[in-house]
Amino acid sequence: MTRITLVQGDITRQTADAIVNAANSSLLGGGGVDGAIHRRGGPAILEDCRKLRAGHYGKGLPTGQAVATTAGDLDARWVIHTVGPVHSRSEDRSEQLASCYRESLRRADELGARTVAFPAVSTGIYGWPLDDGARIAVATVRETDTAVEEVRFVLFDDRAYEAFAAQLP
Ligand code: AR6
Repeated sequence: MTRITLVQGDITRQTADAIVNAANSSLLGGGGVDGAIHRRGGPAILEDCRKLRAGHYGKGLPTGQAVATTAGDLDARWVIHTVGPVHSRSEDRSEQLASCYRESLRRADELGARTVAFPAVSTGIYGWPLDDGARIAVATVRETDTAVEEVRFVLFDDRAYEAFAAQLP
């Protein structure tokens, strides 16, 4: 059984086996949580990302997929980078968002990570409505068969925390 926990705060301050990054397909950094992870994690993360781009991910990491790097100076062993979908009103991209959580947990299992901290993927710059993003995140983790013991959602502000809390008993 995977335990789901909620914390309000900055994900770069968390201790976990793996910290998930809401990246973009370039893997070369950005704003939001991505910027914060690279800032606090230091240059080793970007160095690993560049290697991924020079190798298997020459065209970038597709939306809905996930890949791991070192966590640099973060208090974690790995950063798992996933690319959420940009929210669209005309197209249902929920399956891509669910895939981010599933694929991140699959990577975590490959690595043997037991505690994984997630941000609310796509709910910032990518514009996903918070309530729906929370619903998809929690439902997907519940439905995923994984050896991860704790999935910790790290929510930056009150609104995000409340949206996730509403999904839990
Ligand atoms: N800790 C936890 N959550 C955070 C933090 C933090 N330090 N900072 C922001 N959040 P976003 P996206 C929350 O925009 O929507 C980047 O430029 C934030 O409040 O980081 O998936 C990438 O490179 C929101 O709830 O990611 C991509 O280009 C959630 O994290 C693009 O943004 C996600 O917001 C990805 O957009």
